[in-house]
Amino acid sequence: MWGALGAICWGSAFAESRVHTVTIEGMKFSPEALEVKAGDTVVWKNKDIVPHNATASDHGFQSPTIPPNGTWKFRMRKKGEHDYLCTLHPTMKAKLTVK
Ligand SMILES: [Cu+2]
Repeated sequence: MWGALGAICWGSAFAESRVHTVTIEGMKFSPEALEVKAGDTVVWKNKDIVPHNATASDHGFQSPTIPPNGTWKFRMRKKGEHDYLCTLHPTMKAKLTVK
């Protein structure tokens, strides 16, 4: 359903899927809470000097290790509130809401 709809809407100024950026800096995800629409892409950018990852506790998404200066992007399809963290530094927590 979303795949077909995405193909039809691709390039449309009205229903274009968006790209959102989460910056990882100072051992924090920024913004800590982000709301996107299903079909949008989220890009995590690691500006720290240590590796990080983004792991959803509901397994909605799981990044590989993102090295310093590295990025990882993922197209969000599963609606809901996804709490996620960096398993390398479990105090790093954030939330992604897909509507
Ligand atoms: Cu980390």
